[in-house]
Amino acid sequence: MAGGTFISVYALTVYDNQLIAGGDFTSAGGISANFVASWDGTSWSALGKGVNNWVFALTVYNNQLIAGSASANYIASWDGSSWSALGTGMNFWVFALTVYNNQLIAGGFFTTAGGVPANYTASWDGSSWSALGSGLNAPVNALTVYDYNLTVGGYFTIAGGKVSAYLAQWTENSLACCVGNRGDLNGDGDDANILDLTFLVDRIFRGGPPAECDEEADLNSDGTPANILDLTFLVDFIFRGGPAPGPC
Ligand SMILES: [Ca+2]
Ligand SMILES: [Ca+2]
Ligand SMILES: [Ca+2]
Repeated sequence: MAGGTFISVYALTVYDNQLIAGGDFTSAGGISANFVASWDGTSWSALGKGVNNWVFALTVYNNQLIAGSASANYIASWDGSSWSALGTGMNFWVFALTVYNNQLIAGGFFTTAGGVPANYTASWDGSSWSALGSGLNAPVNALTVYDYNLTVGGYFTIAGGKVSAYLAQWTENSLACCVGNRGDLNGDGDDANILDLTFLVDRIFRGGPPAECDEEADLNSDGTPANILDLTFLVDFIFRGGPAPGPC
């Protein structure tokens, strides 16, 4: 990655087989790139005109690159050719992003998302923003998913109205859903058959609906539901005598 002329990089992710960097820079590898740039293994490129202020967080959701920023509306998505807003965005910085239960989760210094009150965390379902309960009492710096729980780190001492210093977890009821073994993606009660395979192919390649239960959709038990590794696992099981999906 010679020739980078970064000031600081705050966030990295992989999108469309390229390494994406976000930060407070306005050039990368000698080319002009406003706060976000991509590396294809050989050279740096800009992502259109970029965004108009520092990028603190990056993730991928619904085949789009999501950037959390200090720019207008504080969050934007890149589909490979152009940038779009996510609703009306936030009222202040987005510092952390992750994907949980098929929703994009944002954390930061904001107190509204899409115009509704949301205390330092919010979820985006592809069309609108929602608060995560009563949220936190101070800003969020970090988000990840661990053991099917959304895990939040930040400056807060109260989470969801309860004392919880600097670290908290959020669980959605729909995750307490797996029955017996994994594999019932379409929710008809039968695990890992051809209908579930069709459902997963639809989800991954054709924008079909998510499985109601993430744990059922995590066929290879690696903590991430309904991705290409789960598809490989299911194809292996159904057509090649591979191992069956494990217990919930
Ligand atoms: Ca099951
Ligand atoms: Ca099924
Ligand atoms: Ca998985």
